[in-house]
Amino acid sequence: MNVQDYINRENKYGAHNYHPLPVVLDRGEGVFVWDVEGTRYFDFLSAYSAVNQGHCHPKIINAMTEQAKQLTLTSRAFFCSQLGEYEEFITKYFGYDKVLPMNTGAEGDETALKLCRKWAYTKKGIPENKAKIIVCAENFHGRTITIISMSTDPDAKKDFGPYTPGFVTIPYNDLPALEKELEDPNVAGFLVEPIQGEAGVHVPDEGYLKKAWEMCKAKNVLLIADEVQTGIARTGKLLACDHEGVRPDILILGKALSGGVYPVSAVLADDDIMLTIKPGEHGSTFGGNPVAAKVAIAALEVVRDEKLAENAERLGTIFRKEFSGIQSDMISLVRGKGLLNAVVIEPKNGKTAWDVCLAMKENGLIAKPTHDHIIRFAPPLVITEEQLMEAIHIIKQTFKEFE
Ligand code: IF1
Repeated sequence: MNVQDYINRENKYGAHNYHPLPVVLDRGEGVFVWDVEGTRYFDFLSAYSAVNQGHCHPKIINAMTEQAKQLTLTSRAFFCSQLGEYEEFITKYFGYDKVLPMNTGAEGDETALKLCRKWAYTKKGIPENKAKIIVCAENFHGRTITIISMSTDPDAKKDFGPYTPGFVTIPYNDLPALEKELEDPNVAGFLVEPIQGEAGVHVPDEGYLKKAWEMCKAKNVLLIADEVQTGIARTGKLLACDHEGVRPDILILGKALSGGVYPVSAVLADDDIMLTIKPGEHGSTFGGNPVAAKVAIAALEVVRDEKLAENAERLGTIFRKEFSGIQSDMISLVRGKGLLNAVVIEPKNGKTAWDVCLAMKENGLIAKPTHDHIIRFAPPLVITEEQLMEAIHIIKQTFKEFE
C-alpha cells in the first residue's frame, strides 16, 4: 500500500469528521514521528498537547504494559489496589483534597459542570435549575452537546441543537464583563481556559486570571480552570494557573495526564465541593481504571523528574525569539507561553497557513492550522535545544519558499 491507499481506506470506511494533513504516521519516539514510507518528522502538534512527555515514553509504556498484564478494569463497583495509590499521588501532586477520575477531557469538563451545579444547589443555595455558569467566547472545552452549547464557534454547534441552557457568555480577557455578570446571585461558576488553545493560543493580559479568581471569590462563585491543554507543564509551569499563583476551585486535567498513552482525565477539588456528589450520582465505566491509574502516575513522574516545565519555559522563550526574527510578510505575529505557541499567517499570492503546513511537512516538520490562518507550534516538552534549533531552521527554510 502507498500513502494514498491508506488515505483512501480511511476515507472509505471512516467518518469524515476531520480534515487531516495528507501524512500517514506509523511510529513515534520522543519528538519524532515516522510515516509509512519511513520519512521522519518533527511532531509540532504533540496530538494537541497530549504527548508532552514525547511519543511512547518508555517509563509510561512500561507502566501501561505491566499493569495491563495484571488487571485492566474492575469498574468502580469494587475497590482496586491501584486507584487509591493514584488518588493519593495526584491529589498531593496538585494540592487538592480529592480527585474524580474520568477518561477524556470532555468528560472532565462535563464532570466539572455537574460538580459546580451540585455545589450551587446544595451549598450555595441557588434555587433548583437556576444555576448559571459563565464561559468565554471562543472557548473550547470538548465536543459533547452540553459543551458545544457553551461554544461560540458555529462549526462546533450548528445543527446540533437544541442546546443545554444555563450558560452566560462573556468576551475572553474582559474583567469588566465578568464583574457585571458576577452581580447575578444565581451564578455558580466561571469556566475558563488559562490560555485559549483552539482559538489560536490567546494569552490573556498579565493578571487577568488572578483578578478573575479574586472577583469570583468575592461573589462565592467557583473558578473552574480547564487545563486539559495548558496543564501538565505545557506553558512553562506545571499549570498555566501557576504563572499567577491562581488556585482554581475546580481543576480539569486531561491529554498529557497520560502522556498520550491512554485516555485519562481528572477533576480535582477540595472536600466542600467534591463531596457534594454522593455515591451513585456520577461515574464512568473506565474512570479510574487500574491501567489509567498507573499510566498517570508514571506520566506525572516524568514531568517532575525530567523537569519538563522548566524545559518548556526556557525553550519557549528561544522559540518566540527565533520566530520573531524570521523575515516573512506571511508572519503577522507569534504568541504563546512556554511551548504552546501559535503564528498568525497572512495569506500571500493565494497561499495560506495550510500551504505552509504542507511545505513544512515536505521539509520534515508537521503542524496543523487552527481556524484557517493560525498555525499552532507545540512540540513535545522533551525537545532539546539542539532539536528545537533544527526545527526552527526547517520552519525558516519553509517560509523562504514563499518569498
Ligand atoms: C478535537 C481543538 C485543541 C481542549 C480543552 C477540553 C478538551 C480539549 C482546552 C476536550 C480538546 C482537542 C480535541 C480535538 C482537537 C483538540 C483541540 F482544536 F479541538 F480545540 F487541542 F485545541 N478542553 N482539544 O483543548 O478533551 O475530549 O478531546 O479529550 O476535538 O478536534 P477531549
